[in-house]
Amino acid sequence: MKLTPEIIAKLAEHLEDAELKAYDVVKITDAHPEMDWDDAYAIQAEILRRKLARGDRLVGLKCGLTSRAKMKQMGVDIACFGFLVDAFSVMDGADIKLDELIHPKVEPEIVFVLKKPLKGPGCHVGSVLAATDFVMAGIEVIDSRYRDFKFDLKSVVADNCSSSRFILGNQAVPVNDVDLRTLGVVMEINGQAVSIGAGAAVLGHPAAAIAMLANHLGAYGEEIPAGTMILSGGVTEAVAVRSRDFVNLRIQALGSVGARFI
Ligand code: 0L1
Ligand code: MG
Repeated sequence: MKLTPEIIAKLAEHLEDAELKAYDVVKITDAHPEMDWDDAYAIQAEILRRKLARGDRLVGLKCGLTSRAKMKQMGVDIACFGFLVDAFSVMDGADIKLDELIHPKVEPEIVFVLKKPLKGPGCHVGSVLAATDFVMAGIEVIDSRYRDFKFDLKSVVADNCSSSRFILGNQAVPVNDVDLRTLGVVMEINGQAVSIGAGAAVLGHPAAAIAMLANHLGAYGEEIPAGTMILSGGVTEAVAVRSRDFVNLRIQALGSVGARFI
């Protein structure tokens, strides 16, 4: 690690303030070019620690940048991982207040819920499927704290991978009942299809993203506990939303989920 605990704590406060007060900042590597991957994940962990100390609850994990479309959109070539707390959760069909956000974008996600713990290294699609209880449709609202979504990947990791809000569908489908690679995905805004894809867009199989997360955590000696809900990553590129937009996502066999931005 290259940053001191004091700088890590200061950067976590800086990024979390931007999130909670909805203003943008420049990427933190501008002032700290020496920051390494462990520093970036330590800043993210410090943001989680601050939230838990304030009474938020950890409710899930997320994989980001797991599809070619997303990697191309953001000009990066590796995935990232973040956390989800209850304050990010929005009920299906509910309103999302735009004045609490900076420049939100929405993306379609296949969501996993585990029935058994997963611990890397060595996790693969098969181990993930064996550990999965059910899958669901979900919309992730990302809202990078960085001006104009201009960042490098270490800055993004520190910023909890742009996590902001998520909406889960209400159909829980046993993972063995579906072929996640071939599920069709259609995201609409105000009735117009804005992105279309299939599950295989996420690393060839969305379970591969969960395996990657388990292997990433395994390198830190951590496991994903049974019962964890995990977003496997945007199937398509993310789409910006504006006031009064109603976003609806349909995933074949997993049902639909939506929210309105006000
Ligand atoms: O969930 C995601 O794929 C977000 C990754 C972070 C980069 C971004 O803000 O697009
Ligand atoms: Mg996402």
